Amino acid sequence: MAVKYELIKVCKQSGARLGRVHTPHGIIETPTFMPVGTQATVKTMSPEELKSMEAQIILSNTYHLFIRPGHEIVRQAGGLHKFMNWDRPILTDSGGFQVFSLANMRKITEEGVTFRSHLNGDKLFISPEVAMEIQNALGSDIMMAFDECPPYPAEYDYVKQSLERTTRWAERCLKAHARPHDQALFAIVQGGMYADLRKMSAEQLTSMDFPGFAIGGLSVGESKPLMYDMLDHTVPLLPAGKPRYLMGVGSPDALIEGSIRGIDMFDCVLPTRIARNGTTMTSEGRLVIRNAKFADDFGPLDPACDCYTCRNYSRAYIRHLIKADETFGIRLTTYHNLHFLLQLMKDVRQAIMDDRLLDFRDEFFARYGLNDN
Ligand code: PRF
Ligand code: ZN
Repeated sequence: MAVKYELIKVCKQSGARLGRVHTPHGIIETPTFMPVGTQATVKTMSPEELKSMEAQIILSNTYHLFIRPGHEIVRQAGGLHKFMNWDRPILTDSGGFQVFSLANMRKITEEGVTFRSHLNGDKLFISPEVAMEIQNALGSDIMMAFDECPPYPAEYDYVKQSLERTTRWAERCLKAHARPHDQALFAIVQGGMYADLRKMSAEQLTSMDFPGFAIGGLSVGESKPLMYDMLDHTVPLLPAGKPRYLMGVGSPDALIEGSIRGIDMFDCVLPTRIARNGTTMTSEGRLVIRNAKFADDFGPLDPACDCYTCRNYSRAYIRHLIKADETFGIRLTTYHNLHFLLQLMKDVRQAIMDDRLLDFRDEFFARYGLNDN
């Protein structure tokens, strides 16, 4: 198998897992956060900068690279790693989410999804087989099965039909996958906000031989307590010997709560997206740098942070750059936000090592504030 999970220890206080995911491009220490590089770049960050903040793995998107520049171009380049000059692990999402959130005029059938490109309106088609063809061409270390993420809220019967189709699609992905020796294919558990459907999906998918499992269909507008409840009904059904990935989740509170529930991998556009409108995550909560009160604040974004941005630049300077629409401003906030989440996950791993993740959570929230993303 292309990917192997090594369990190092379980936190005696919380049950969280400390582990390592072995991939063809190196080892990932888990729990981990994966910066998102949708278009074969983590917006405004070079691979060197990502390495300097100790990003271990990044995520990219089948849907976007299929539409532009096309997976054949990436294949010709020698795969995504070479194309973008990133030699550490890459995970690619299957398009099964972006097609529903971005594309126009989509039509789902048993065969796959027909849709119009959000760029130029071209009529396109992605099926489980096409999603495998594209991800095999990209050459990611971890590929995702083609799934359907139902909207929230959604009726019980629709979610049930949808999850059963996602299972049949996962089976087809497994069959169509051409490079199981050097690319791992993860299945995606769906089931909406229905505990029994989550169980049904997890049981169906874990009966097949996938090297890892993701939990999809969460963080789609439901409350945090409801998301945590769905995790409580899903994670225990996943095999302990394989990695578990919670898709599209990256707020600090959810990273900690997810880790406590046994999640190993997370991704989210949150840190990079909010950075581009000047919002930063700090140890004392979110800070909106455009705010007038920072005009003459010559301290760092986060006094508790030792990142490149915080060691060298002031709130006043970054505020000025962002207000003046200077690209360097969003590079500085992006660097800091990613560093913040990567450091948070490092702290989570240390807390697991020390059997004190619940104490760590309480200390973190006492400073960061609750219900603040
Ligand atoms: N499926 C896929 N990608 C995703 C999701 C999903 O359900 C989510 C849900 N939060 C984020 N990204 N394929
Ligand atoms: Zn910083």
